[in-house]
Amino acid sequence: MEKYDIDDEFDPSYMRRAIELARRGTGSVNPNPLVGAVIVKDGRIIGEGYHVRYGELHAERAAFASLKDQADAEGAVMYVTLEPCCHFGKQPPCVDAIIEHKIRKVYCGSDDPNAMVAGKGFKRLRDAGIEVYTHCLKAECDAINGIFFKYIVNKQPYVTMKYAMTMDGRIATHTGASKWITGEASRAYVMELRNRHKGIMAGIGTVLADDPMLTCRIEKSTDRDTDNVRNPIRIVCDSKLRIPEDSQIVQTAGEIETIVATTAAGASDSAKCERLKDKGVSIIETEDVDGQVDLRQLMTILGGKGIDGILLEGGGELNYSMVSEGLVDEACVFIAPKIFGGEGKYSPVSGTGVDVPADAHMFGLDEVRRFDEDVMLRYKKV
Ligand code: AOF
Ligand code: ZN
Repeated sequence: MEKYDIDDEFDPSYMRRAIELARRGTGSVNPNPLVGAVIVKDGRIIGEGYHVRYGELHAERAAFASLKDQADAEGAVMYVTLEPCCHFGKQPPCVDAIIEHKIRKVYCGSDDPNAMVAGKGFKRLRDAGIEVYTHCLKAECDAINGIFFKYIVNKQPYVTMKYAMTMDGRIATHTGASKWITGEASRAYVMELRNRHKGIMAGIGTVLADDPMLTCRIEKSTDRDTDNVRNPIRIVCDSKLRIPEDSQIVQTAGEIETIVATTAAGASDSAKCERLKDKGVSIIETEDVDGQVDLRQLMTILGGKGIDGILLEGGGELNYSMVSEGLVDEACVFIAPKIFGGEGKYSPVSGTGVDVPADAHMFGLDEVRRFDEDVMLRYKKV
């Protein structure tokens, strides 16, 4: 067993199990965090649970509910991926359940930055005489809740920019053809990303060029509750309201939530606005910034609607605007082992660009992952 400073009883495999359970809530707990909990006694798991759906039981109470006999928890150890809550929200405080069940020790992964909790959960447990270890496998626990950590503090969506390119940095051939750049495994992971983010955003250029659906298509699998798979809310940035009424997105707006963000120039076509609304499209009008949607204002409005995370699927113009406004928190860059060549069009991030390397928008490399012959590089804002 790996050695930890925590104490000799700590077994990371139980925390990893709790993380695995937490992930099962992906797609249905937003804007709450993904949380998993495991109860261990005499060297074996006697109970486990996770936060399944927004508004429902928290992980700790789900773990207690799974016990054969509630009295079994007495003297047991709990592994939980996030600081247990101590406030009344949609659910009662988890610390009360932990204290009532006479848990002896709690190993915890992430701190909860929610001002209602933020250290007070740990204090309540310690005041009740429970031994508490914090920051156990913290990096692994933190990694699943980037969206929650940002949103709970400033109510702005966490934005992940995703694009797929060739070895020579192209997102299409010189004719504009782009299906497909990456392989199946990469594309399956993109569906996971779509499931993880409550919103998905694209520019009008992409809608006009590709007529995409921007839906989440995931096969049934054993490690997830399939009813957790849902489509993200589609958000199209369209300052002049050019979106075609016969586009797939507009045609399906009655079934899949769809927002078109525009400016006064777009909204002035009130007849088109009405027809789009009749088809189920919500229209958000923002200030006009150099003829474009005010992206900062848009993020605040979307955050106010409970959209805690957005997957940004460009194209190049919108990607650049988002990056240069400092609104991109993470980038998932897929690189396929092929070269398209051609003139310098079809770049994943275009716009004006910076003048000198020293002005570059900087990110930190967070993960390198292989999907068959493709690689994915995950970068986070520094
Ligand atoms: C936990 N375990 O499984 C979750 C926690 O409205 P509520 O009652 O669902 O509370 C939501 C808040 O509780 C959320 O913002 C976060 O701080 C915490 N979530 N806490 O101990 C859980 N989901
Ligand atoms: Zn709780």
